[in-house]
Amino acid sequence: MEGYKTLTMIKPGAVKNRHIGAILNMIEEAGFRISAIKSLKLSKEDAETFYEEHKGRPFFPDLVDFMSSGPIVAAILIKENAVADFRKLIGSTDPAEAEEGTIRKLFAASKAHNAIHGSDSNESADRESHFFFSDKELLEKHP
Ligand code: DGI
Repeated sequence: MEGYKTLTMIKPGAVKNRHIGAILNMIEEAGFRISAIKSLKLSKEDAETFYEEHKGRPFFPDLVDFMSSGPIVAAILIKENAVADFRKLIGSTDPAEAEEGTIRKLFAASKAHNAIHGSDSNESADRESHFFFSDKELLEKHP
């Protein structure tokens, strides 16, 4: 079944500011089921691999530094139309452009430090889920 899953990370700034609970609450209230979840700290190499499609962009070094600067929470979320619905819930990359009530509007400090990640396609959701989790770690088996 296509499009039932997305991968999120609560980024270091939002973890540091103790927004894990509020953000997970918004995610569950919006109808997403948490199929896997863990906290961890990415190494610089991990962050480079995760964001390799952005290699060469001017903000890449800062992105890698930020994403490896402290613990994150990674989770696989299940819902119909998960990728698109989750991008709607988190709002635009830049919180200044994000709609009211979105997670980034509420919790992001800036475009660079924007509180949360959401996969941008079903293919990314698959790749990113396997980056963090093995099949044994899933609470909910996917069809
Ligand atoms: O899918 P998104 O996370 O919304 O955005 P993206 O895939 O285009 O970029 C990945 C992350 O890289 C984004 O969440 C924050 C950072 N980023 C993107 N564009 C810029 C940026 N950081 C800075 N400083 N400036 C940018 O233009």
